[in-house]
Amino acid sequence: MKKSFLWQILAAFVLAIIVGLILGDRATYVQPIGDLFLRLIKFIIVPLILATIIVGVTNAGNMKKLGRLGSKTIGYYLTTSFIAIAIGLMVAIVLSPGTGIDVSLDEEKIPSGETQPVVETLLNIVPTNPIESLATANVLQIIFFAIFLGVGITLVGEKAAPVQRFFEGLAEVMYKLTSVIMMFVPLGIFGLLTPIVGEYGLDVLMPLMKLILAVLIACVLHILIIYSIALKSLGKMSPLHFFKGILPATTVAFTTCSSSGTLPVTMKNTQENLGVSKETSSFVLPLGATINMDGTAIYQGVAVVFTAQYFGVDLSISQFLMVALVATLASIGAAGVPGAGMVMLTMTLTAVNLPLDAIALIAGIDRILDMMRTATNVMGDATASVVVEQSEKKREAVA
Ligand code: DAS
Repeated sequence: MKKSFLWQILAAFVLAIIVGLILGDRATYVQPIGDLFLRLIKFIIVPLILATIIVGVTNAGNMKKLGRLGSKTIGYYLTTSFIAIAIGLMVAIVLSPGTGIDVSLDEEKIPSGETQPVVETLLNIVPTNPIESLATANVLQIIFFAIFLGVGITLVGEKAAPVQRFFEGLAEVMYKLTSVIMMFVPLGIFGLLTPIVGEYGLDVLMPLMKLILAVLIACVLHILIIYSIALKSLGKMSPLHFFKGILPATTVAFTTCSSSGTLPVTMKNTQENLGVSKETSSFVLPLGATINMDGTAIYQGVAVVFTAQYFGVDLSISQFLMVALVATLASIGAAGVPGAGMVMLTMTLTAVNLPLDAIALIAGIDRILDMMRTATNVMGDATASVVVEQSEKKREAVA
């Protein structure tokens, strides 16, 4: 990746902070630049996911390899999510973000978003009308549809070759469009970050600074320890090389708070900077953008401890274990869109009988927490693609 691009990203961050602090509330004037960038990356998500997963599945060539790719990917995701929650819980217990804060509850800020029961969430993955799934950008249903379409093409064989070639062409077109849109990343970062800096002055952030620090420290620990270990031992890659190569996607995730929205950039970075094949990245990354959210899992753990401390509730070991299980499901069920983790928090708090009112406290700064957890989510997905790629390469070398 060109050094100049990295400098452009850094300049966008610095400029956003300066202009945001100067303009304050008026910083919303640059919001349209951010919204335009967001729309640009969102408009390619649906065709990109559909085409790349179908190509990824058909390139796998056989069901056995597809099954192996799937089990490695999901096994890795569940393991890192569980570790992430444990780190979130431990950091929150040490930092005690919920004690000694003088923030009153703001009732109307409690999100009304109902979380679906887990069974319903899993059933909803199966689309009843794939065209509707595409039209409504229901990413999980599109993934399901694309995998089955890819399986169908593989099973039909030669007669379906024109269909496969169509999606291979569509995937290449979407990769090219992603390259074009990537040129606007620095402008997009500036347009998205400036209004956030203008809106969140210290008077909003200070009372809950311990909560922000707890999520930040837990995410950084998870990234520096768990991802570095996975990259070095399983991915055979220098963590430094990884963090540099995935920086554009990390910054887009941080400013957009959307794993799905960042997907085109994540795919481009892993393929061009980290040597992950299109076959692996087009399977592992779209799946990860919707079901693998280590940052969201961390956030669930920290927020539960924060809530228990704020209301003076002592959690038992079995409640901690329940949080770990439910938060894993919450991170799987959360969509890769802004604020999804906070909606899923209602499920996690309910599981341990903690009052949902605490969400009203968190809602005011959730965007700041979402930036950190989404950046962690995307880095987790990219780490998985490197680990799975290396595992497949090793297998082919032995075979
Ligand atoms: N913003 C979500 C994402 O895109 C994560 C979250 O809300 O927890 O990954």
